[in-house]
Formats: sequence, C-alpha cells, structure tokens
Amino acid sequence: MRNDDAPLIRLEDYRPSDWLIDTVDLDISLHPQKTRVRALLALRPNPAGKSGAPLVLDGDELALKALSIDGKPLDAAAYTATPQALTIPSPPPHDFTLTVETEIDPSANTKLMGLYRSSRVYCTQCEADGFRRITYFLDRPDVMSVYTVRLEAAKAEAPVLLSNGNLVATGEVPGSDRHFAVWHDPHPKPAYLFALVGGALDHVRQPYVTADGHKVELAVYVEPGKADRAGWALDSLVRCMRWDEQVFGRNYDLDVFNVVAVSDFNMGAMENKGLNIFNDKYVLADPQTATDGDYASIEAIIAHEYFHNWTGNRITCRDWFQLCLKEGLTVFRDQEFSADERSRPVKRIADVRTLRSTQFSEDAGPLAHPVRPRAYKEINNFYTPTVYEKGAEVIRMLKVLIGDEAFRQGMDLYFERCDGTAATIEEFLACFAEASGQDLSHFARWYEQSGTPTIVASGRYDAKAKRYTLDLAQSTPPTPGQPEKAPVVLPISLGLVGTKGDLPLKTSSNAYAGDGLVVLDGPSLSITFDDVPEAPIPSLLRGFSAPARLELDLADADLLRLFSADSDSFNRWQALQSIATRALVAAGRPGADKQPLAATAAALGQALDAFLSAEGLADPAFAAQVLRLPAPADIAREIGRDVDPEAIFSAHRSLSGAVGKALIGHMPGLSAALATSGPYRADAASAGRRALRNELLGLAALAAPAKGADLCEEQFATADNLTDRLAALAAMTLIPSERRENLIARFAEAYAGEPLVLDKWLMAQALIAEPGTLDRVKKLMQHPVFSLGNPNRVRALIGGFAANLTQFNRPDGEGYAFVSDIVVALDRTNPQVASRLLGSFKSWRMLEPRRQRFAREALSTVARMPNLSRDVADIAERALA
Ligand code: B3K
Ligand code: ZN
Repeated sequence: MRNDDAPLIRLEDYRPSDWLIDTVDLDISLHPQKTRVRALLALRPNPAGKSGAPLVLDGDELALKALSIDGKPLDAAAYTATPQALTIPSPPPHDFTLTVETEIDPSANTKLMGLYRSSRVYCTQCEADGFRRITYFLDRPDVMSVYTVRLEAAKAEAPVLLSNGNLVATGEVPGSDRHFAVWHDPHPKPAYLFALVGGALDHVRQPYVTADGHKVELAVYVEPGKADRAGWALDSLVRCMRWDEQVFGRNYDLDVFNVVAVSDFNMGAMENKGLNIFNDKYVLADPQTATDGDYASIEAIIAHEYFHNWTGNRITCRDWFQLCLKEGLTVFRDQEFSADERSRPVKRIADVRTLRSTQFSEDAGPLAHPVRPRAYKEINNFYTPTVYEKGAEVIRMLKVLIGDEAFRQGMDLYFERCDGTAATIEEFLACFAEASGQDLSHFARWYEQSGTPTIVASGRYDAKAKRYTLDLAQSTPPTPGQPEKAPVVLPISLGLVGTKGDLPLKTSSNAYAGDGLVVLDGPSLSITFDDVPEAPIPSLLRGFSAPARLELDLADADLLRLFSADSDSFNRWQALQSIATRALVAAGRPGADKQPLAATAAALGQALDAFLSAEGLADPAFAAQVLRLPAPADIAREIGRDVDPEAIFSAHRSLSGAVGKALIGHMPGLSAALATSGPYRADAASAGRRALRNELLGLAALAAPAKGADLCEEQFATADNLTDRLAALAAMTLIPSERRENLIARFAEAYAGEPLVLDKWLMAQALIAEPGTLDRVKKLMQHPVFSLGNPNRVRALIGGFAANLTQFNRPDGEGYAFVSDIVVALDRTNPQVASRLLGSFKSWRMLEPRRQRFAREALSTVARMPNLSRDVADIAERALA
C-alpha cells in the first residue's frame, strides 16, 4: 500500500480489542526457506470490546496453510485470508481455540522484520509490528498472552534454540537429524516481545542471584569464535541488574536471561522478554576492536534493554502512541545508570550534546512531533529522538519538580499499580500526582506539544537595595500541525554566582521552589532575590534542567567567570560553549566579518590554557568535553535559516585551529602525563585520559598539520588499543595529504576481517569535509566489506556521509541526489533502514534557497517513485509538507 493510501492512525480513535488471546502455543519448525509455523491461540471475547464482533487477525506477506477452530478445519466459506489479514466474519460468540498454520521464508526476508535468517542465524524482530509476518495475530500491544514455544531445527544448522521465558524441555526428533526445545514464558506479553533465535552460537554465562533470592543464569550468545568479546556485555548486565535492584527496587523475574548478538539488525537492540537480541556492534568488545565509546554504549544499551523488563515488558504500552511511556522512561533509567557508573556531569554533557544535535534539530524541522504523537501512518518512523531523548528529559524534569523522594514513590506506585498491564501516559502521571500531591495536568503538556521552547532571560542588580531581579519569558515556535503554542512547565535550576562562588538565594516569590529551583510555567515571570551582596552572574538551567534553548545575554567576561567559578559543572562547560557558539553564529552567517572570531579564539585559548594547567589532569573526561567546541551542525541549527554550511564550517575550522595553536605548548607535556600505563582498561577514568589526549590530537592536526600528521602516525604505530588508533585516523582525516591516504590504507589492512572496525573506517572517510568525499564514498561502496544488505555498513558509510554537513549539503545538490538514490534502491529490500536514511533530510528547510531547491528536488524524486514502502513514503511526504 502506498503512503498516500495508507490510513492515518489516530490516538483519539483507540478502541480496546474485541478479542483477547490468553495463551499462545507456537510450534515452529525452522528451515532456511520453508519454516512452518503452527499457532494455537486461545481466544476470548473482550468484555471491554464489542460482542459478536468479527475476528480480524493481522498479517504481513503471509501465506495461510491450514486453519481450524477448536480442532476442526474451517470451511473455506467461513473465512478469508489475504497476505495482510485473516478474517473470520462470524466466529463463535464464546471462548474458542484457533489453530493457524503459515509457511514463511526466513532467507528471503531482507526487511529484517519478523523471522529472518542472516549470517546463518535465525532470529526475529517483532517490534513494532513484525509478529504479523510470522503468524496471523492480534498484533497490538494491549493484547497480552502467555506463550509456550516449541522450536525445531536441524541439529547441525541450529544447535542453539532460544525463545522467551524458561526452558522446559529439549529432545531429539526420532528418525531425523532434527532436535527441539520448548520454552515457556509465564509472564503475559504483547506479541512485539516475542523472540526466537536458532543457530550455531558460542556463549559466555554467569550465575546471578537477585536481591530477592531468585537464581538466574545469565548468558551472552555470539557468533562462533567471538566468545572472548562477550565479557564486557555480561559484566555490564550484572552491574545494571544490581543497580536496578538498588535504585528502583526492581528484581529480575525468570530463571534465565539471554542476550544474543547478530550481525544484521535494523537498530541497536531489542528488549524481548528474557531474550534480548542485539546488533553485534553493541555486544562485542575487546580493546583491539572496540573503542572507549563502544564500551560505554554497550554498557548503556545492555542496561537499557534490561531495564525494559520492568519499564516496557511487565508494564507495556496500551497502544503505540504511548511509546514514550516505555522508551523515554527507559532512556532516563539507562542515563542514570551510566551517570552512576561513570561521571555524572560528563554523562549529562554527553547526553545534552546528543539531545541538541538529534532532537532539537528534529524539533526545528518538518519531522517535528510531540513526545506522544497524535497520529501516524507508519509507527516505525516514530522511534525518534523526540520519543526517546526528549521523552527522557520529560521524566528528568518530573523528578526535579517533585523531588527525589516523591519520584521514587511515584515509580513504586506505578510498578505496583500497572504491573501486568498495557498502560498510558495518563496512568503513569497519575502515580506521580498521587505520590507528590501535585497537580501535573499542566506538566502533561510536554507530551502533547512539539517544538523546543526558548527561555529569554535577563537580570538587573540594584546595588543600593542589594536586590537582583531576574526576568524570564518563554515561547515555543510553531511546528507542523501545531501553529499555536502554550507555555510549558519549565523547571529552571539556577544559582547566582558572585566573586567567591554561589551566593545565598533569598526570595519571597512563589515561583521559587527552594533548592535553587524556579518554575516558569506561564509566559513570563519576574523574580527578585534579596540581600544579594554583590552584582551576581546568573547561572541558569543548571544541569540542563529543562530541554529548552536559553537566551541570556552575558558578556564573554561573565561567561568566563562562570567557567571558572560556577559550582555547576554543566554550566561551566556550557559557558565556554556559549562563547564559541555566539562567535561562530556571527562568523558563520554569509559575508560575516571574521574579526570577532580572532578575539574569541584568543579569549578561549587563554581560558583553556589556564584551565588545562590548573585542572586538566584532575578530571580529564570533563576537560575533553570542555575542549570540544560545538559542532558545525549545532551552529547551523542556532542560525536556523538561510544556512550556508561552507561559511559555518570555515568559521569552525578557523576557530578550532586558533584554539589549537593557543594550546599547542601544552600538548607534549599533557599528552605524556595523560598516557595510561599498563594494559588497556575500559574504565571511565582511563577512557577520560584517552579522550583528552585525543581531543588535543585533533586540535594539533588543525593547528599544525605537519606536526599533527607526525603525531597521528606515531600514535597509530604505537597504540595498543582501537580507541587511540581510531583517534589517530580521525585526526589524520583533517589533514589532506598523501600521508593521510597511507594511514587510511594501513588502517584497512590492519583490520581486514573486522567489519565492525571497518565501519568506523568507512565512517571516518565519509565525514571528510572535502569535495572529493562524494567520489570516495561511491568508490568505498565497491569495497568488499561494504554491502547495502547490512544495516551497519549502510549507516557507517552512507549515514556517515549524510551527516557530513558540507558534503551532504554540497552546493551542487549532488550529495542529496546520491543519498536519495540510495534510499530508493534500499527501499526495495529494507524500508526501515531506507526511511531512517531519508530522515537525514530533516533539516533541509533551514538551508539557503539554492540548496533548499536541490534538497526539495531530491525529496520529490523519492516521493514520486512508484511502489514506495509506507516507511519511506511517510518520511518523504512529511519532509515535503
Ligand atoms: N524497542 C526497541 C526498538 C524497536 C524499534 C522498532 N522499529 C529497542 C529499544 O528501544 O530498546
Ligand atoms: Zn528502548
């Protein structure tokens, strides 16, 4: 079905299912091309639905082989079966069993939704609506059933057979080369959490005893020969399970917990009950093939999927509009876990960078939507930074607003009250309203309204009266479908910074909630602080307490004072970012004067120089964040319209180069002091030291290319880990030269046979900000490691190119044409990966007119293609609207 014909599904049209399925007995006989699926469904009329309603089961590309009710084959006239639906117009008006047999071809399933077989492993992906590609079903999250699954396969082909829940039986199929395993999951679940895996896999395992005394066998399954790379994932699992017991009081609830890594996967990972399936990129790690960033991502994603066991699985979503109920909350939980495991301020900075680059940009463009969308054509297009990252920010604000204790009580109440149900945002919020005694109806607007609010702040000090007045106002720009915006509830954590640090806050304003928190919930507010002994500098939105833009006109000198004196690490970091952003925004406008940039470079250089001397070694991970300027794409977003990527990029290069020059004196000493000794360790402190060294290396490459190239070559040759080797490659890509090409070639030789490492190699090249990159990328598509069929390769090379601000947005439009051609080609085999890639066009409307014209042309060409998937057509349509 084409998108224009695809129905718009609306939240307001939600109705409970007319039928429920209490139990599902699946018998799946795996075969590469002819997998037989027999499903025995115990159906029951839903008291909350219409009685006497027809039974309409969802399907997707299915072929029905047999059908019976209560064991009796159904007359052909009593039903209709198409690939998309199985309809029984007059089912029995009472409980009955339905046996449905289908046959599917896992090898032909290139969409990687439903059951597929790739790299000789059978696996499934059912969220959001992949189960209907396995058998006809009521494929909606509010239909929850208890599953028993018998899997059968050739022993040699699939010695390992896994499904959800606990293993209850295994055996041989007499007289054949086949065996079977039976799994039972006692927890009712929606179909999207069903999973199976079959294949020859190695594993590592570890016993675990939950805080409430339940013995659990944990295991991580990987491709044969890779078990020595599974240890970090297993270790992360143990740590996050303990953390969830301690911080949220949540225990695990089955006898086994299995994680399986597969090499062809549409996204990061999937939280199937008791059987998490992962993109191998987020499981496999050793010092030679994974970077510090990979170690951190693995830890975070293992935790994320595990945390879903309570926030997602035991309590699931009533309908897909409630997606943020599980995703925003679970991202919040994984962020908190990583913050506790690592450095909280550094984690917050990293998360805010991601939020701004992915979500703020989405919110500012044609694909903007509320955290809880009201309508969709293709739900898979709503697994977005808005649902995930902004959804997590909403939870974080809730916690700030009601306080830690009420937040924990609200969570406990939610777990107690909603366990075993398919819930809504309203039910979730009600728990916190009850626990805190606060009315959260205004707060709920965060779920309904898209767009990033802007807070405009200004302050004045009355020296005579020793009073400081802060004026705050908010507004949210119009977004598609929502021209009128109302004020939202903005928790603004703040401090007044004097010459000797934070000044005490005294005010009689009722907008002041205590503990440095002001709540701005109307269009504007003015708040006066008394007994302020000196003219302070306001430090607003500490810890980034609300996902908003802040406009506060502070002089560079004031920002520099915040950088050195603010007690809030986030705002220390933000102060330098603000100085750089302001200068880059000014210099990045077409025809802008570059002079102010030189002054900023000098000021930043000096501040950083002093900072590195004083505390560079105290917290290297924080220092690395401080050194990293806002990215060119951040500046483009700040400018917001008539954007010329080249102008921004050249301003960015010259500022970075100048800052690099100011710091170059530090580099040898600091680099030596930061060098880690002994074998590689993945812990946050060691990673922080490498991060700072490598940040300096990148600056050196820009400040002094010849010297920088020497350093890169040396580091590449001597490093004992991928983090440092990749950093050497990345820094070298900034230096156009023969030496760069040699290093690129050496890297490929060193990591031949390591596709996940070569992904990084592909991406590093796709990100080179030079006109030759397009041809380079086209050539790399011919490299043996590249395949359009593997999502990781596509995301690395083509996704990398689409994230290259100057080259994707080439002035001749060729970058758009290239990416859109690939989207069209890919759409024939894997619509989800294709539509993600098309999302790279999300910021096209902020560009200058000529580029806009080319981008529109490319999008329109996609939109006009016949037989587009719903996924791609939906993005094209909304991007153009
Ligand atoms: N819930 C899955 C994402 C499913 C995406 C479907 N298109 C992974 C996660 O968020 O944990
Ligand atoms: Zn999730």
